[in-house]
Amino acid sequence: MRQIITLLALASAGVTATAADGIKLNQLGFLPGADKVAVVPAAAAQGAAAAFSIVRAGSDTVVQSGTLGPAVNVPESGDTVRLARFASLQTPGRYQLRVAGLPDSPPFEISASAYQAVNAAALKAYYFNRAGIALDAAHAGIYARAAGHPDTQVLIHVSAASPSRPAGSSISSPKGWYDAGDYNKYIVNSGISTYTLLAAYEDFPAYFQAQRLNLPESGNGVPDILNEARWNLDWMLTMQDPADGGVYHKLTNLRFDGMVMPAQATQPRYVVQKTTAAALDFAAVMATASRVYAPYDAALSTRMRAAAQQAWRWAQAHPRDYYRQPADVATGEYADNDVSDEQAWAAAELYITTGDAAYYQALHAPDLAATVPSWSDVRGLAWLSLARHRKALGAAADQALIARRVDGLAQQLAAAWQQSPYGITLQKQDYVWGSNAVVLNQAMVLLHAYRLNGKRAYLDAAQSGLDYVLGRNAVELSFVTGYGARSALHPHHRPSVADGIAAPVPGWLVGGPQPGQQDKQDCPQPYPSALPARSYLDHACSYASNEIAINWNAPLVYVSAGLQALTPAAQ
Ligand SMILES: [Ca+2]
Ligand SMILES: [Ca+2]
Repeated sequence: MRQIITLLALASAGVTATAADGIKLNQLGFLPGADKVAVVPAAAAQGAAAAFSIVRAGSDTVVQSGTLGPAVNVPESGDTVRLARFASLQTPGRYQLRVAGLPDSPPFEISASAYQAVNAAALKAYYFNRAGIALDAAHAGIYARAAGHPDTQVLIHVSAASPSRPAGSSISSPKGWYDAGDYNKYIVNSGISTYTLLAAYEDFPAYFQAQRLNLPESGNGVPDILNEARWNLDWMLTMQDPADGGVYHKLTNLRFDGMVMPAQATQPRYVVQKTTAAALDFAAVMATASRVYAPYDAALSTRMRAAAQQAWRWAQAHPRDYYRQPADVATGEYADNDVSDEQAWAAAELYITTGDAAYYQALHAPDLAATVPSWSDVRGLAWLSLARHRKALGAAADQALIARRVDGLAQQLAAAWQQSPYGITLQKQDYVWGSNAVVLNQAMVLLHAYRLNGKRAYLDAAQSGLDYVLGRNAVELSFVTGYGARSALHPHHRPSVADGIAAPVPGWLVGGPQPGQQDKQDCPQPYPSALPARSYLDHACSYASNEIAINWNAPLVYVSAGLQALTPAAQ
């Protein structure tokens, strides 16, 4: 009975949400030369020739008009929509899209710097999540706060004990980023997050060399994206046991902190269990960092390369040390019982950095699929790195295979994009925990393929991923805090909850819609809908749809910079 009532409540809430639907588009806007698409609810735009127009914002001055595409039903969001396409509008300005019978769209810009601010904010968000440092007003503005989690005396958990570091002894493991809405630090999730920032720099160096983030390190001669990544890399280096090269899986409390500021969270901290996944992710990131930082700090580069190789050797000797959450630990697990992808990724990065063909052999490239990256499936990262560095690879590398894998995955994504009623790459099964990062990782793959072969459809499909998270979605919301006319306001993020400031810490991508609703028993209000694309709750309770995380922001950084760097100028 209770279940039936719940389902009825959700169904009626879903109807209400559908009835209120308006025009959905990227609320920040577009680069002049970009593809431009909006989603229009079909019910309000009757007739095969239903028209739309673009007006100057706040006026009736029509600058362009067009005809909506066919009406298509969308099972995952329960609506019927038509697309408005206006790529030919390239004149910079501030506009709204108008369809008779509907409120005008939110205003949006066409601008040559459309994504520079959101890109900088998405990177600055990492600074706001730094552990072990006070954020001062000069760099953090109203989000200044006291330091938390110095992590200079971290206990060795019994699961991590070794002869030279017995249980209860302590190590110093400062700095790093808080992983997400909580205050713990996890090597596995740091792996893909830090790598993706370094990959953005490797692919778009000129863009990032020109960027200023107002960090404490700004002006030191190192690009700010690398200054920010360094904060986490310094921590990661401390997570390797110098005695054997193994890497601790995480640095954590035994239990999650309350919804308090970092300085008020003072539970004892532990490093927990060395794992194969942690060692391999660490090896991949340090191998990448070794080549990225070489021009700026040769000694650091050498140290990172040695650390990567040491972790690799440990992992080869411990191929199946999977994470098992100890009974007294209740924080995030990042457990993964398939480390074949981590092995391949580490091998690829070590091959690129060292040129040693033995690492390429360890990839087993002919058997390695290309998939959209996630923290637990990093095969795709191996292919993306090989593609990036293909011109410098030795004879061992199969150039044709590298191109085929990256292009093959992009073809699949572009096919889904072409079939999609919303014109996006997300499909019904992609509405998983962190779906907003799924769509952006899809866009990242597409940008790599576009760099490889210049197929315009890949660039346009990548654009749709950024459009989706910035407002072209069923809930008509920008999922990036502080950006867009209507954006997420209540992320599951301890500082945003506890800082006494109404606006959330800016620049964070929230997890996004997914129908699991694993947090509904912890939330004081129901989700507005059970439909996959609408199963999103903008409430701080909602860790399953509204948390923030370092691995989700990283592809936002990559894609927003990539579109700025790669989109051709207007015709
Ligand atoms: Ca894995
Ligand atoms: Ca707040």
